[in-house]
Amino acid sequence: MVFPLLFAKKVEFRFKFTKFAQFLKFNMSSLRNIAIIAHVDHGKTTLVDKMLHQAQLFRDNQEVGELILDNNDLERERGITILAKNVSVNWKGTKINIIDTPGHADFGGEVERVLNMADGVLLLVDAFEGPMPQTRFVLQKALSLGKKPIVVINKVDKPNCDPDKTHDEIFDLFFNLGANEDQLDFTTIFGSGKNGWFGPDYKTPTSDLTFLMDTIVEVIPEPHIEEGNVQLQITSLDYSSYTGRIAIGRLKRGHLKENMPITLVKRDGKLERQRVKELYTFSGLGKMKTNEVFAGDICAITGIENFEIGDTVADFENPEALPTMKIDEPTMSMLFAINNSPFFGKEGKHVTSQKIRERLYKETEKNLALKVEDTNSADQFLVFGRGIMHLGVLVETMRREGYELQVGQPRVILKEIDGKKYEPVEILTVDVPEHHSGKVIEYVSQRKGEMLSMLPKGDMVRLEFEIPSRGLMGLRNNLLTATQGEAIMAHRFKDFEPWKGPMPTRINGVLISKEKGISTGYSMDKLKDRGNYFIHPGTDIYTGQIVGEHIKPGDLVLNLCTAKQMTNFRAAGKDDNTVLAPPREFTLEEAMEYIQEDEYVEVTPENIRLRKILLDENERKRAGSKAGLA
Ligand SMILES: Nc1nc2c(ncn2[C@@H]2O[C@H](COP(=O)(O)OP(=O)(O)OP(=O)(O)O)[C@@H](O)[C@H]2O)c(=O)[nH]1
Ligand SMILES: [Mg+2]
Repeated sequence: MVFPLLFAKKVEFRFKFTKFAQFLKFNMSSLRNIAIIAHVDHGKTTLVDKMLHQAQLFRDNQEVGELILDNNDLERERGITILAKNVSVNWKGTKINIIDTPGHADFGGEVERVLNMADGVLLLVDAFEGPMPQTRFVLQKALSLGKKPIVVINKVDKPNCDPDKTHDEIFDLFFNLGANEDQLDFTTIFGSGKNGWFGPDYKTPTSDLTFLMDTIVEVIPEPHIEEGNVQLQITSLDYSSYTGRIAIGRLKRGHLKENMPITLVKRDGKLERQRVKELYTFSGLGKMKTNEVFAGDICAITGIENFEIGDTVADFENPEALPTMKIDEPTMSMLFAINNSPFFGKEGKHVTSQKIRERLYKETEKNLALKVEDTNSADQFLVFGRGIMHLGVLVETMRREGYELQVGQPRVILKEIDGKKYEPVEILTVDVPEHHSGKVIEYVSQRKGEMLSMLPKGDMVRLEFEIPSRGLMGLRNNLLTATQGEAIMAHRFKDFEPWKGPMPTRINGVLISKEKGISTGYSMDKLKDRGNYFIHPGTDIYTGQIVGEHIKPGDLVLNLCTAKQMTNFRAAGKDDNTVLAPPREFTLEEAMEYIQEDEYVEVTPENIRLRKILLDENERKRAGSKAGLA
């Protein structure tokens, strides 16, 4: 009786094996991994949302908001994507993993990293704006990593757009970036993400995204599977209050199972024996628990401790690491200090240096381009990032979590090469109506910008400059004022170049409060010809706080807290009919760009205040004369 049993086992095994092979084949050939890349605001997230809709992830009557993917508060408020996100749709039996990426230049490092998970990219370009600085940057990364591109000329619904011209410009861009023959032969799709259609021709709108989805399956190659044992590079992370940190990456080789022992190869080559707990693959907007993951798919793993982005999850016995990823160097630094203003601790929950330090170091675990250094003072930390917005988003997040802190003037990072000083330089484009172009050129030139080109763009002109990063600080605000809000500005880091010499700083001085107290309409009205206020009457202010901009160079200390002498009893409690211009209100990033070396931005959950570092007028004078002597 032994023989038939063995035979039966064998048959069962073969059956299982064939099933497994079929499953594997099915899984491989019906999988696509794509990243959506573009310049900021060219419509990536809107497109991904529509793809989710097209794949009918939402029941017809289900209420879903706009841009469900930009799901954190800051993303919603700013209308931009900050963190790359993974979603997945099923299209006619093919699973398409989609990675939405941020378009803002400060988060460019995020894009480069997540490209690791994709085999192809959808390069979105706004049909009106054409290729912009960040289009160039992300395309360059995708091409150099050998990703298969599909060009999507988006927003063809915009009036005055020129999809054909945009197409030609994109071709030139591919060519200039050294695309290979295959890449140059890219497929182009036209349409409007917002209006929910794409097709081969912009003149004849289709009714949905079928053409786009079909093209993805047809053009983007299926994942190439290498032979070998488990290899997965951790490219992103997620948190769950139940399971803690979750590692996300694409399984390059091998086969992962629940509860499987693995070796974690750290970026520095150290090996840690660990165990996978749970496994998830992406499904729609969420994750689906699974007991195994096959090579080619993107997955999330719980149970791995102490990992960093860039580490490799490898075979338990014979671990082989994947090459470490290059991480963008910071280009800017900013001092973070505990709040020591007279209003310390009034508005925040977390105010101590220990709390702030902990929070900053915790951030570096997931925010790769961010670095934190201790300083000589226990109350101050130096934080390095990729730009004003990168640092601003961190400060804003902390403030919303209840932190109170102060930040100093952001500084660009300089390098010394062959004994010479080098500074970061960027490519800047400004789109403005032609009659404003003179003013833009004047402002940019003052800040050591050199014009590279000037081309008509619809009824506007596009000016392109090369400018030191230093010169960009506060420039947006100046240009908006000079062009009645019409200038559209975009910039992107180019390289380090020899130091371009001193640059004019803020021309006007500031108005500084002499007193601690409540600002009165009476005194503000009396002194209103001295400058423009940053505060309303009735605001709590302190000595040394910056309350406005002086109309002239040089700072002016003034008292805004005097109440009107009550000569007439009936007038008591009334602040007369003073008419004051509304104060200038700063966003956090505007404030960061506005302050000078001897000033701080005080940030609390409730307020953003500008102040002198030295609050006392005499101390400032002494420090000033010392600096003058030096
Ligand atoms: N006219 C028009 N507007 C669109 C279209 N697609 C998106 N938009 C608008 O463009 C703006 C930016 O869209 P998003 O989808 O957030 O752009 P994004 O590329 O994800 O932006 P970032 O993540 O910040 O880089 C939004 O106001 C959209 O409503 C389109 O096809 N036509
Ligand atoms: Mg987006």
